[in-house]
Order: sequence, then C-alpha cells, then structure tokens
Amino acid sequence: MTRESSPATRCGYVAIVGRPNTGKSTLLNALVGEKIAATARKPQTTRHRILGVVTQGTDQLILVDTPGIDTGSPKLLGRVLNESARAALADCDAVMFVVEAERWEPLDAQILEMLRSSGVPVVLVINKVDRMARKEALLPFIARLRELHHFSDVVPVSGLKAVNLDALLRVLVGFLPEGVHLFPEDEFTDRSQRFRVSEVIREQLLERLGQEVPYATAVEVEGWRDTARVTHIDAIIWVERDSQKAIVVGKGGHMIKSVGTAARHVIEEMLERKVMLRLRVKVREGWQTDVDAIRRMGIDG
Ligand SMILES: Nc1nc2c(ncn2[C@@H]2O[C@H](COP(=O)(O)OP(=O)(O)OP(=O)(O)O)[C@@H](O)[C@H]2O)c(=O)[nH]1
Ligand SMILES: [Mg+2]
Repeated sequence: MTRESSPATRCGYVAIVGRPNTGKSTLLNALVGEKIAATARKPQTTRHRILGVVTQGTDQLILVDTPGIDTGSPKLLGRVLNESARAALADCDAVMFVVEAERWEPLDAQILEMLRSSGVPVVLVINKVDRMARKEALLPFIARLRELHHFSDVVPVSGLKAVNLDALLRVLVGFLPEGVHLFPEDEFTDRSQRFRVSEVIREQLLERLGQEVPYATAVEVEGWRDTARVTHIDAIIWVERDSQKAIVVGKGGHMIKSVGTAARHVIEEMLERKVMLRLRVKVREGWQTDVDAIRRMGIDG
C-alpha cells in the first residue's frame, strides 16, 4: 500500500572552515557557480561570513564561507575573523574542513581540535589536488589524516579546476535535515550586489599589492546609479596611512587605473551590463584596531 505525497524538502547549513589560504572561498564560488567571495593568494582574504546557496530540486544547501582561522593573529581584525569562523560552527548541520593536499600544519591540527569539541559532523575536504606532483601520494595522506579523527567523509577536490565537486555536493546534501527552503530557488547568496562589487575590487587590489598594504585596505561602495545603458559605481578604497595611499594610487595613477580596469571587466560580467567605475583612495588611521570602523566596513564581529 503506497500513499501519494509530495516529496519532503530538505534544507541545511554547511560551514566551510580551515586555515587561511586553503581555498575555502574558491570552493564556495565553484560549488555555487557564481562569483560571491573574493579569493587571493594572500591569507586572510575573507573578512565576512558569506552564504552561498545551492538549490537542486528538493534539496537546498546553504554554504557558509568563513575567514581563515589563524590562532596566532595578534590584531583585533584577526581576532574578529576567528570569532566569525567559530560562530558559524554553532548552528550548522555539518562542516567542510578544508586542507591542502599533502600539507598538514600545526594550525590544521588546532582547528581539528576545535571542530572535534564542537561535536558537528566533519567532512574532510582535501583541496588543490590539481597541483600534486605525485597523485599516488594522495591515499597515504588520506590514511594518515583518517587516523587523527573519525571524519564523516573524506573528499579530495580541486576548487580551482572544478575536480570532484559533484561528489562533494552529493556528500554534503546527505547532511541536510528535512525543512522548508530558506531561499528562493533563483537566489544564490545573502550578499548584495554592492558587497560582491566591493569584493571584486578588493580581490584586484590583493592581487597587485605587496605584503604590507592589503591588510590595511577595505573597500566601500558608496554610490550606485543605474541608467538605461550603464551602471555608475563609486567606491572608496580605505587605507591606514598616506604612504599606503601613495602605493595604491601608484606612479601617475598607474596602480589604481589597473585595479579599476580589471575590476570593471569582472563587474560587467557579473552584472551583465556596461559599468562606469570610479575609485577613490582615502586614509583612515587605525581602522583595523577600531571596533566601530570594522563594523562600519561591514565586517562581522
Ligand atoms: N592550484 C590550486 N589553487 C587553488 C585551489 N583552490 C584555491 N586555490 C588558490 O589558493 C589561493 C587561496 O584561495 P582562497 O579561496 O582565497 O582561500 P581561502 O581559504 O578562502 O583564504 P582566506 O579567506 O584567506 O582564509 C588562491 O590563490 C586560489 O586561486 C585549487 O584547487 N588548486
Ligand atoms: Mg576566503
């Protein structure tokens, strides 16, 4: 005897956690299939808890990208970022613990301890398998890590080259509890277009600047005007010191022009329309140690 009923929907949260630079935001963007979060070669790129939504039929998976955890980070900004990552663990159904292929560092071990004590099921995601010189080293690496913890699953992937992401999605969907969808089917993030635009600009800055300046920058979109054919966007790049402003502007405005041109191309693709982007650089001393300033720039904490 069977009873006809509409299939139950499922919906849940999976946090993406790991040390800085392991490729968490790249994975978020790849799994969702849209550019949501900034990614860069430099650690501590992500400064916000960012949601990415994958809806497939009756299943809705809400991914929570978090700032890389670095327990040794002395500055207030670093501490706020760590807190933000911890908070994401509090109410998720599972966590993706992202590590790099063939690299296991003391910081990874510390994060694993934190995850263990949270009691949340942990899926170990071994990222960047594309850059392994010897693929046969993967199995021993997995075996070694499996001895450290009873992971719910272990999935090797490449976020950058989109390797094995379907398998990862299948594993993650298995953790979703029954429930109504929290996002409409066509929505893929909780973040505004303004936020995504500011992330694109920051990403271009991070790609071009040396070690010192990036941490001192924040981007704020202050103006947005849509006309029939063009979207006009005004953004401010905040730095901490005049000397940093000089670097961001560059000789003859060369640096800021190059950031602006590259960012505009990405934003035009994202918005699917023509964009006029105006960037200005302003100095705001000590914003990284100023709680109010950190909040105003939209950084969680
Ligand atoms: N070769 C390779 N590089 C990758 C892969 N995934 C990410 N990367 C690179 O690793 C760097 C860091 O990537 P992000 O996605 O910004 O890393 P993250 O973990 O979000 O970093 P934080 O936000 O600073 O914690 C970037 O240069 C990425 O292009 C991958 O699968 N393979
Ligand atoms: Mg990130």
